[in-house]
Amino acid sequence: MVSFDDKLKAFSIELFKINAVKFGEFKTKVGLMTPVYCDLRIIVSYPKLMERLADLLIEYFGTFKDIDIICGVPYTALPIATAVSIKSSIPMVMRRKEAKDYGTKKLIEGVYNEGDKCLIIEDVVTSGSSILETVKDLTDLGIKCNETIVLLNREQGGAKILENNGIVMHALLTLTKLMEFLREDKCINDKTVEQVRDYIASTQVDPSILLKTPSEDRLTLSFLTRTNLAKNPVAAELFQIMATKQTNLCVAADLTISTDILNLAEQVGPYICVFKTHIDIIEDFHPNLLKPLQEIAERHNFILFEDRKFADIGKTVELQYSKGIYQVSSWAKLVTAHSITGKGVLDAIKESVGLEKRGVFLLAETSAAGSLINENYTEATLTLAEQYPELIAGIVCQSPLFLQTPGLIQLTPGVQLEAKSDNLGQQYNSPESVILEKGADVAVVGRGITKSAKPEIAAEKYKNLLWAAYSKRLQK
Ligand code: 5IU
Repeated sequence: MVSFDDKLKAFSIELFKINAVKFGEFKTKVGLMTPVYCDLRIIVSYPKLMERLADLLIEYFGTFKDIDIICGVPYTALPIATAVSIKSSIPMVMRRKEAKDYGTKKLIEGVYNEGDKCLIIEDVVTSGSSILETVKDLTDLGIKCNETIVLLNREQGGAKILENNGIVMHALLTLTKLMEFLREDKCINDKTVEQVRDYIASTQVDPSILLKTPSEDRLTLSFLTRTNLAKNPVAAELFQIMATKQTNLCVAADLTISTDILNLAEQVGPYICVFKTHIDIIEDFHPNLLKPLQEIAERHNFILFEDRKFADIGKTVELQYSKGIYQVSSWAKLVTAHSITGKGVLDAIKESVGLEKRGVFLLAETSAAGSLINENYTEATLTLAEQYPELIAGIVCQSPLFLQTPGLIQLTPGVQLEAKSDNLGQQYNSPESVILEKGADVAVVGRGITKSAKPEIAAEKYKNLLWAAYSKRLQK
């Protein structure tokens, strides 16, 4: 039986023979010299080779699970995706490149459902930017894109950039492997291999550049798009909830009687994405409260968030998080933590027993007048957060921080329409300014809702104002 590697080798040699990969001295589109040139568009003229490519791709991704649809990155990968679709019977969708110029034309053609898992097919990857453009249009429609399969990885940094954007790249060939095959078959010599290797090493794309472009700024991206960028699973779930329920309202359920908490959850449930508790202020607390609370959260599709602000040494945090009567780790998918004691707090939350999916909001700024937090502390908090990308769901703060990390969520408390402050140092912003000026993704409203005669009506009002501000922000 012919091994997969042998098939790949034979295919690589065919690519060389038809001049789809060339070695020598070539000028790129931007005028730089390159010792290797790939033009895979030419494969359309060799139907047998196209068929072999489709077979190789199918054999390679045969082990992937749950692919609902495939999509080729326009244009070169369109015919490749078509061949794969026909041979594998996996339906395909097609992305239009030019739709924006026509205004109302659909960006994605074909049949798909929200939540479908799409495998992206591409020919050659350098920086990965073409894949990201295609993924953006698909995710904006609720299609999930976490994997791409490509014919050739030029090994110039694209894999890292895609990974930073939540996409795993599988490649049939790397440039190194392709050259190895060609050298073995004497199509190219050692000197060429060396030259290309030096070229790859000296032309690495900086992984940060794609996040530095203005279009990747957190404030300009939709929550749905950011679902794919979140590294923490609860943050991803929260983005999804926000996008589907169209709400970025978190209610601060600072009530002291169990039944009041349950009633509030029921009343505001349809309008919120997060229900934030201070479980230790409940006078009649009994663990029996937790089950119905979780049931309401499930039914109304919101996330339970215990604002515990863990701050002790790691060992104590471990106990506070998972033991005692509150057993926070068993029901709160999200918790807050201070950065003051450093890594120990986060290691403790990460390692403790409890829900498998958990996320932490680190506190970088507060809404309290006279807070001792200064710029250095805020900066150091963000640096600490970077070290725990899978645990940190977001940051609690009062200004637009971490603009280039769109996978994190900014949660901002201190929001009310009626008052500017309370008598204990709380300072309030309006829903509009907290989203448009302060950079909040999720706004926390406590007494603005809980003290209202009809919390459900107040919640709906805040929800609408916050969502309108977010929509306005996207159009800027
Ligand atoms: N909270 C703040 N400010 C902060 C932090 C947390 O208000 O800087 I960190 C909490 C406290 C309370 C809720 O649970 O958010 C705000 O409630 P009111 O909207 O009732 O002020």
